[in-house]
Amino acid sequence: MPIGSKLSHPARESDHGPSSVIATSCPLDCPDACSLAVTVRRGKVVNVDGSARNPVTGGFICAKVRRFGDRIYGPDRLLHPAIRSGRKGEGRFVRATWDEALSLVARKFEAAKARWGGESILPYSYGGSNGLLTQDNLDARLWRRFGTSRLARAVCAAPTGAANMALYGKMPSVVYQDYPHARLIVLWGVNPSASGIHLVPFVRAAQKRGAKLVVVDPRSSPLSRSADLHLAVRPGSDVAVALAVHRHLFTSGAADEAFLRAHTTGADRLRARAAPWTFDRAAETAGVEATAIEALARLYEASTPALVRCGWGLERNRNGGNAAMAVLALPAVGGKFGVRGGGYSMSNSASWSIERPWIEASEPATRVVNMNRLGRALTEYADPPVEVLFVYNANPAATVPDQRRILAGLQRDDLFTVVFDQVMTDTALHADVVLPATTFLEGYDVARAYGSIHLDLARPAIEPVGEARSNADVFGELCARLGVNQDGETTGELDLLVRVLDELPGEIGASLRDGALPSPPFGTTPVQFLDVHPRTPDRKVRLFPEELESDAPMGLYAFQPDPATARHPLALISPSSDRTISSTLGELPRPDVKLHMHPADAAARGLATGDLVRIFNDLGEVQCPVLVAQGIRPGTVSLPKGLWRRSTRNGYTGTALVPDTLTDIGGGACFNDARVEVAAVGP
Ligand SMILES: Nc1nc2c(c(=O)[nH]1)N[C@H]1C(S)=C(S)[C@@H](COP(=O)(O)OP(=O)(O)OC[C@H]3O[C@@H](n4cnc5c(=O)[nH]c(N)nc54)[C@H](O)[C@@H]3O)O[C@H]1N2
Ligand SMILES: Nc1nc2c(c(=O)[nH]1)N[C@H]1C(S)=C(S)[C@@H](COP(=O)(O)OP(=O)(O)OC[C@H]3O[C@@H](n4cnc5c(=O)[nH]c(N)nc54)[C@H](O)[C@@H]3O)O[C@H]1N2
Ligand code: SF4
Ligand SMILES: [Mo]
Repeated sequence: MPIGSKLSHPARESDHGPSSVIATSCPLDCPDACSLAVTVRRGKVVNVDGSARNPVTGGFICAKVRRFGDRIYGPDRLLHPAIRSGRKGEGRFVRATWDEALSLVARKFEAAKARWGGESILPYSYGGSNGLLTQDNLDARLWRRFGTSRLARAVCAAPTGAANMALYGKMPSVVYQDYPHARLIVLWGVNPSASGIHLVPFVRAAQKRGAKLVVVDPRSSPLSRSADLHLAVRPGSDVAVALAVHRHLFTSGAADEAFLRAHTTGADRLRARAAPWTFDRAAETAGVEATAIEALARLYEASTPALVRCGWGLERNRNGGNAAMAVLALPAVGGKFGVRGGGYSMSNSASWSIERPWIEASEPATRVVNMNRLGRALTEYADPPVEVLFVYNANPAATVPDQRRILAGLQRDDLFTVVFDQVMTDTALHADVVLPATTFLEGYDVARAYGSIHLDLARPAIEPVGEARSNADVFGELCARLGVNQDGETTGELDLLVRVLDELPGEIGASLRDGALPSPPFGTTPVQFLDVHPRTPDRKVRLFPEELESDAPMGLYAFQPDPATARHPLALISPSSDRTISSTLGELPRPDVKLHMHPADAAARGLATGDLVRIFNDLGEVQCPVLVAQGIRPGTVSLPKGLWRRSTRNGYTGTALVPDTLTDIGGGACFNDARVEVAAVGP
């Protein structure tokens, strides 16, 4: 048993030495950014729990972070720098000092730049910690000044972000606290019971006050089971359903023509795109009853305040950008703004308008690599090839489309890979140099919620474990070693913290210093079109943002047909689970991971719960047991997102079956466009 699992149950410990409770916050890639109470005894974390300091947290947190101690002290934790001694992927390393490791990294950077140019270096990062210190800070300084390739960070939120930007300029959106004011809540492609648990009590409170609930999701969930209407749509068909609702609003006279005239542009073009989408046609496309779509349209028309929560589940397919646009356009056409609890709810990560003055605005015009094409970048790019890969805040061997191609790239003998992480991830196993990172309980950060609108300071509860160092320290030192610092520039974590607190706009830094939760100028619970307005150039909702048309292969609000084939008829989706955050914490032991399949699909294949199956297509194969149960629509199967290679029987995970095609808008990942067949693994 890892020591951590004992430590997380302090009541069972015989030693009740003096302990202290540290107030901090959670900067992981989760919308909730909880306030935490961390109990430390003899310098070790013995308990992680929620605090009531932040009312949205309300004193409870997820089971994942409650067992974070298992990760900090677990057997997979990286404790010191190391240099590869075995084959790539084998996991044999020899211990090195920080000086040895960083001088090797710096030498490889210089050599790659001298031979191929800075673009032969690819920095790769995403969601590890989303705080203002751990991402887009000294790391960005290094990449920009050294002139490396640039990374299009599009694995998540690219289509929804592009849609929200184009229509509304990312206007701040309805926060959790205002859900109880809604009379109708539509949860569209989002599963808060796993992916943002602090929303659930607010939805329940609304239901208690009589609000109707609609869920649009191919699977059921605790919330869909209590919903008034559940549309278990075929993955990737949301644009058709949303356009059918628009068509109804326009043709029934329920569209708010006065609002459309005063506050929007492009309504006529949207109306024309919606015109072909009768309830019957949308129903056939989405594989649901026409009466169910009509019921949604009528409920939406009749309810005020009506709130649409647009999630990320609907964006991860070829139609994701258009789906997000069609869903986000609903409150404009329906006239649902201007009341508390009405409007839309999407990511609030941009709501603070933090310009990050601590990184230079100018970026060199170097090559842009879309992170969803990492496998191709490593195996196909030539001019120049990727010679050095520097991975931090990410685990692409587990989380990015086309796993087999990525692993092939990581195996390249002539690729120099650095992985800077907290644990020995599937990606780190392929590194030439492994650098140990602190967790958020070992350093400072500024956590930013994207469900509600709050910022909070994360502060160390314990000393760094082993020789782990923070992103700020390591990127600061690399900046110095590679000679890109200017005189007197900040390099270490504390200097950087002070600078960030000083340079955050208004009173934000002062509040954070005082341990308070700062508030943006428009307050923490803004009403759309009263307290906040579209941040588009003319402050109007742009219902037909022409500039996206060149990006969208079939045009705006277009529907591209399902990629299923006779050989690979089943849609494989891979949503958030309650065990991991993306692949973070995926190293911990977990019960057998199963493929969820509807009984009708199982019967057609002669499968029963517990059977070991192969899930396959032309890209790869995953082997694991099957769970045959209701709760997913026929024709769709589901694996958890963020599995590690150790969680399946053959060392491949859901991403091995995901094509590296890109979404219609935003260059996003098409995780849920994987189409597969499933069969029993012979006796
Ligand atoms: N516990 C936990 N929490 C997390 C995360 C995690 O991994 N674990 N990840 C965090 C991150 S990085 C993100 S981006 C968010 C994501 O959080 P969510 O927005 O909830 O996104 P997903 O979990 O991808 O999928 C949500 C739901 O969409 C459904 N779905 C799949 N395809 C479609 C479709 O085509 N249309 C519709 N209507 N529904 C579809 C899935 O069945 C799933 O129930 O959660 C964050 N929070
Ligand atoms: N099959 C499938 N896969 C998916 C998705 C899906 O829907 N289906 N969705 C995707 C989504 S929504 C997202 S956001 C991506 C996320 O994918 P990734 O960005 O790869 O996120 P994680 O898997 O959480 O990996 C983050 C890593 O950063 C490390 N880390 C955390 N904090 C720090 C730090 O301060 N410093 C350093 N150096 N490292 C740190 C963690 O230990 C962890 O290993 O995954 C995507 N993968
Ligand atoms: S992962 Fe989300 S729910 Fe869990 S503690 Fe962090 S912010 Fe809260
Ligand atoms: Mo994400």
